[in-house]
Amino acid sequence: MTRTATDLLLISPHQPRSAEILRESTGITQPLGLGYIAAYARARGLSAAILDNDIEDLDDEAFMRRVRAAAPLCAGFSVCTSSHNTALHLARLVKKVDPGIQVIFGGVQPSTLPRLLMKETAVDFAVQGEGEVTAAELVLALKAGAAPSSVAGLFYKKDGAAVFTGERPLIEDLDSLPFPAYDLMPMGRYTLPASRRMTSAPAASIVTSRGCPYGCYFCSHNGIFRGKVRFRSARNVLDEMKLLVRDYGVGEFLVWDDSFLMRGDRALELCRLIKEELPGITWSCSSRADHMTPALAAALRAAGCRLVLFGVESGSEKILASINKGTRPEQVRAAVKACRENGLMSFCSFVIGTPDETEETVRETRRFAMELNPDFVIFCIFAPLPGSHFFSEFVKDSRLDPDRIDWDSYINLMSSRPPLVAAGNLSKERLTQLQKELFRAFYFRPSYVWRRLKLLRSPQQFYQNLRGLKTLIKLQLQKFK
Ligand code: B12
Ligand code: SF4
Repeated sequence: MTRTATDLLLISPHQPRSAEILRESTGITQPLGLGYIAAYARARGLSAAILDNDIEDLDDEAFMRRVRAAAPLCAGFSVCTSSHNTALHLARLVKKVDPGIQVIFGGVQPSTLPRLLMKETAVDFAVQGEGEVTAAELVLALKAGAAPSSVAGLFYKKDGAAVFTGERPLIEDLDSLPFPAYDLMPMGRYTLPASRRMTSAPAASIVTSRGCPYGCYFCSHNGIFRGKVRFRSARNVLDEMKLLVRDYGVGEFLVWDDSFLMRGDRALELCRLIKEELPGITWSCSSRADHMTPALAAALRAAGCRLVLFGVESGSEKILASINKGTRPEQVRAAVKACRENGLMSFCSFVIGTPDETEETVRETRRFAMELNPDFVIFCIFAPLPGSHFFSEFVKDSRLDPDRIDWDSYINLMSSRPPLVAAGNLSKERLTQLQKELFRAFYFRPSYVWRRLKLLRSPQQFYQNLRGLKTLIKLQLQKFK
């Protein structure tokens, strides 16, 4: 095969079929990681393309036709735990098109379980952590016929064994990165999660910082960005927002940072800039509850932010300590109150089924969710994510064998698969039952329904609420295959 077209074809695998309902509720947002890698590769003189199969949902034949047409030197896949199987399937199809195409895996799964993926014949390289510089240097090396051993931050194969080239330092100055290559994405086709969508304007995702210094035992976050947090400057973030508004008509943003409010001074500065230079846009963000203050809530609302998501996890102090969350219920109360008093909606995310969970601690969570009474809640069932403290513990105790895990089970919210583990004192069946009860107890209260009805201002909001209701009903009726 003659390769003339693309140096690097970047592929976002589709979600497993067990996650069809999840797709409806989470929407499909821009694959920012791939966007950054493509933009950086181009800045280094390489050609790049993105195939978002989550959006395109191509069948095998159509997928292979697209790969054949792109004739890439390398195919790079973004792989998280739940897309492990679908990514491998697509990688095998790439090799069927041309065994000479070099397959590179990057993202959370290869970063945390590189040796497992390197056992696969369809995978040539597993990139660990932040991918921009490693991917570009690898493709440049392959183009030049140089050995991959000269490129830090990856695993490659030598005599059948996986060899690590050594840790790549984190990118210190995030402002030095080009903005994601939005021009390579089907921008008109992305949608935000139903519960985060507040307008009918075109919407975009954005990430303004990388890394988190906390160590919650269920979280796999530090598998990629390690514990060190780096922040983009407020001006750099505003410039990206302006580009999205100007070139793609974006009117609503979702800020995906782990805790956007971690550095209050930077958040205030961005709010000031948005108010002055981008009035009229709507956005939402996530934060740890202990980072929220009344002053920040007021600034966010004045700058068009309408909703803040908090990872609350549990209403039980005992569980919060056992998962190393580092926040206390009174901090959550204060954060939700600050939102309410400043006209911001709050969204609280809970997890049930962590190792010390009991019927009583779930009841505490239920009472706490009702007491907080935020605008939205979500109750997830715990799954030990590769890269998290709990995953390592489970593997150490032989409660999980990475060679035998059903990776599709990691999408446990509204999936047709049962929970992956019964970690605490509750069975998988009981956890599923409790999850349904919690959703029902919160959302089907007459006072809650009345509150939502009172807030209806437009047909768009009416349809959004209807979609939410449809998802809740589907969840209640969900049966495992
Ligand atoms: C946005 C997001 C989503 C979006 C997906 C958007 C999308 N199209 O990418 C939605 C809402 C759909 C989602 C869903 C889920 N998510 Co999510 N999500 C995130 C979030 C908040 C931001 C991702 C992001 O854009 N980061 C910024 C970019 C720059 O970083 P990045 O994507 O990691 O990419 C860098 C590197 O990973 C690497 N890289 C990535 N791809 C590639 C490819 C190549 C070839 C190379 C070389 C390198 C490379 O280089 C990139 C640039 O440095 C992260 C948390 C976080 N802060 O990252 C969680 C996170 C990725 N999600 C997580 C989870 C658990 C889920 C769900 C399973 C939740 C659930 N229970 O259902 C589902 C699974 C969805 C699925 N597709 O399978 C976990 C991942 C755990 C894991 N081990 O896989 C994370 C880390 C959250 C956490 N703290 O635990 N998610
Ligand atoms: S759950 Fe949030 S605060 Fe805790 S380690 Fe993960 S990203 Fe950080």
